[in-house]
Amino acid sequence: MGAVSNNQVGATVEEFQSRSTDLTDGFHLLMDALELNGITNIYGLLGIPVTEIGRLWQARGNNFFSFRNEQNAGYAASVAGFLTRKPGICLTVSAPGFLNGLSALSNATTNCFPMILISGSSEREIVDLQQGDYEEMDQLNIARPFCKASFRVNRLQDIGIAVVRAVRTALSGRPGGVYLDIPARLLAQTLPAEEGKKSLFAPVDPAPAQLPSPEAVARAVEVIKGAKKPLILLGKGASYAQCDADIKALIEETGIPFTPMSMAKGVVSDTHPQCGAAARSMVLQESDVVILVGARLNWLLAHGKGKTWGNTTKKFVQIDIQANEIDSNVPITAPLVGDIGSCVNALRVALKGMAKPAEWLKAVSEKASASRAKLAVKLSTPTPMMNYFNSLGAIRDVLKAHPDTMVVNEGANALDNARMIIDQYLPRHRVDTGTWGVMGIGMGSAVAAAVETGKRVVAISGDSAFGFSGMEIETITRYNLPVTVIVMNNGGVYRGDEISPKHQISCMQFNPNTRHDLLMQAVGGIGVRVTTPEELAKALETSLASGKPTLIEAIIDPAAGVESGRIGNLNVVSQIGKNKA
Ligand code: ADP
Ligand code: TZD
Ligand code: MG
Repeated sequence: MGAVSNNQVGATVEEFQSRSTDLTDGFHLLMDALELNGITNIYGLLGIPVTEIGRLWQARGNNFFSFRNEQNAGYAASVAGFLTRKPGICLTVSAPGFLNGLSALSNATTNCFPMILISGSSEREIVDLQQGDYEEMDQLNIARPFCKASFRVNRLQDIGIAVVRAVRTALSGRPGGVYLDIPARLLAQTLPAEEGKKSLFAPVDPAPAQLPSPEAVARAVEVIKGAKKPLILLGKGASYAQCDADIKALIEETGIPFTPMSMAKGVVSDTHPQCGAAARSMVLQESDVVILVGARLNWLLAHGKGKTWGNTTKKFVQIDIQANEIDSNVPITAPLVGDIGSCVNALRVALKGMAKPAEWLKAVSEKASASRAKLAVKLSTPTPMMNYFNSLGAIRDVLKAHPDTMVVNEGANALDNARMIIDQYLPRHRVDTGTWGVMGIGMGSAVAAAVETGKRVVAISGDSAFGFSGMEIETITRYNLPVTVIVMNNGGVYRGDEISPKHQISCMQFNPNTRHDLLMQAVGGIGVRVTTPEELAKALETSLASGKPTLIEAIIDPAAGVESGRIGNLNVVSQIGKNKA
């Protein structure tokens, strides 16, 4: 017998090779389908059964970013989705890899970011009878409550339609996460290449415009025109929608002050004369009509009720693509259900020539200027050890000269103060802990921000927050990404000076001598330790100029932070007595 192929008993190698050029398999069909949908970057972590996808994907000239933990790859994918309006792709192995990726998929769905988690899975007949396969898990069903849809492909001919269905589901309406389950066996199956090719297609208009009804527009216009103290509140839906010029035009044409939620900072610059962010309490409390643009009235907005809102009844106009978001917390006087671009433009047309609320805007800008002046004093006041104000003030001043820097931000005090202090000048230049306030988004987000935009990234993380994804500094150096990580090291969660009653190591403390800068050096990056605002500014300047992966360890006074940052009101404390066991 001549040379025999392993797969094709009886066929010669030559016969097999000629035949195989006419064949395709699950690996190739999946990659073809992703490419057809405009995907070039995959974030993931490889192993059985998906390893080959990474190699083949790179061989095609596409990018595969290998992470050290799937959760971080998942966060990267979700941020890629937020920044690009294309679903970010995260690829993982079965059960444990899938579960690590699932927390990021769930976070993507919560934040309305389009993402697709693709995981290899074990053999159905073994999984379904719970006979103990390698990494056995019923991933399809487990994923279901954590995302918009959970799909499995069982036949090669369905790969094309499955990918299109995943893309359309992730992007259309309110964006979110989709799980795509790929059984290992499917990947190696073959099909005539021609038949495979015919099964693939690209979706037409996967995120269609959704126009508000004329009645809804007329209702909203009446409410807005009747307002004495209107406010435009921008949420991260407004960032995602990529209609920045229209939003800016609406704000300027109507003369209404605006305030952004954290990831909407920069949709219109924080330094715009109509920005009321520095007068946030005032504008929320005193406004009589609030126009919500892609912002939910969830915990971040005190559910639209209570003293945050001045305990008064206000009228809300709400622009959202998700119809049942309306009335979720308080009655909405004028719902505008549609995509933000279409709704904002409809309002612009209908509000043309509207009388501007000049007096109200003047009051808001006076209050905002006063607050900014007050803050400026704190930012420039030296202290024996750096606190959150003078350290972040130094960062703010450097970034002012580099307005197109992408900012990633996590932590408690490190988050809340940075959000308040650091101005954003451009849309979609800030990524943070989002709707859940989740720690650990830092390094994955930094990788995606660098990869997807090609810009410099500064990731400001509390020392606790950094620890969740810290090993990805190796990923950052491996791909030589222009990322500067600033670890705000106060030696603990919220504070580093807590004393435990029984002289144990406090449950809120970390080793204050940890040298994150040396960790960065160990993985081939630049690591610098700074103790003053001047040193911090200089180190940041140098790293931005070099574009090299850098970690700046900023030593912060362990006593500078406050419990739970600025959301201490949400904390629950024992009524029995502090530290009484
Ligand atoms: P923030 O946390 O900044 O307040 P949220 O995540 O709570 O923002 O709200 C974002 C809202 O934006 C969601 O309710 C989502 O449905 C909506 N949204 C996202 N994209 C669009 C879009 N293109 N058009 C209209 N609404 C959108
Ligand atoms: N785990 C996850 C995934 N997300 C969380 N938000 C938390 C735990 C709880 N948590 C916060 O809400 S903030 C925080 C934790 C652990 C860390 C705060 O410490 P830090 O920042 O060092 O990052 P500061 O500057 O010391 O406040
Ligand atoms: Mg800390």
